[in-house]
Amino acid sequence: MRRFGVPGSRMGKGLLWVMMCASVIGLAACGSGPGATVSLTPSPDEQRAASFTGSNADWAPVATVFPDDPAGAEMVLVPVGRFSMGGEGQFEGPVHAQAFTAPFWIDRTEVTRGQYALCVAAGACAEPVANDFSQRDTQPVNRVTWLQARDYCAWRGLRLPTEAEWEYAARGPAGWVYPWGDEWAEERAVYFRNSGDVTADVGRFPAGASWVGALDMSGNVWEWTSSLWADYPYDATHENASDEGQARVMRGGAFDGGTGLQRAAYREMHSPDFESYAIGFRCARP
Ligand SMILES: [Ca+2]
Repeated sequence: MRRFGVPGSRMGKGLLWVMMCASVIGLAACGSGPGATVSLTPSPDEQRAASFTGSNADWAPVATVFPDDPAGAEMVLVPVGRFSMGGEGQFEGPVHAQAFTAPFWIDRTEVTRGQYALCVAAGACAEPVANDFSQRDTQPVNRVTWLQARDYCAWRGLRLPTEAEWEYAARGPAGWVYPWGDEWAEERAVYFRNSGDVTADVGRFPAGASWVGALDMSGNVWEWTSSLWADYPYDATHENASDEGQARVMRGGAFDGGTGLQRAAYREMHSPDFESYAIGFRCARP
């Protein structure tokens, strides 16, 4: 695993974090002392992510399971950086710069049926509609509305990714057209020619991983984002968590679609109470 910086600078940032953290929530919760369930001190990888200045190939992916995650889902780290959001297609312009000044985490895979069932069992999520397109615990949960997706992420103490976060996690600073590069390639995404008209177990095509190690960003199931449907350029006004009436953006294409829908810049939207066999989601963590 790659490491950047010198020990002195990392120690300096870590000390600064502890001082800031302690001033807000108390020192015990900032380290590994008694009573602390999760360390809020940035790990070396998080510090590397916070000072990242490279492009897609320079980033060595990092995956972890947070001890406070009731779903026990693997998440991958997305470093700071900039990229050009949007594309040439309808609703994708103008292409515009987006900057991320703090790292964030995003689920490595789409939320599975098994993970979602834990939330149902806990009484925090409504049961999805049973269907033939996704039945195994290792397939993505589908037929969930945006409201259900939001509630599941909240149960984990997380939230849905914004569409800007989603697109950056898929394309990276290099702005690749697909999560793996600029050219379409077979056996990297679950789409209509290789799916058998059902969803695949999440992560079926490891070669389709994005630059941060996220799987199935193209294909398998569409993914709800937190963002309200609005014209570009994207800005913070596209986020309104309390608005349950306006359409929300979904991304990434699905097992029933062609290659044009699998481009990482492609945008679709639906009402937040809409559900489909082809729509699922993943969560993000600041
Ligand atoms: Ca997907």
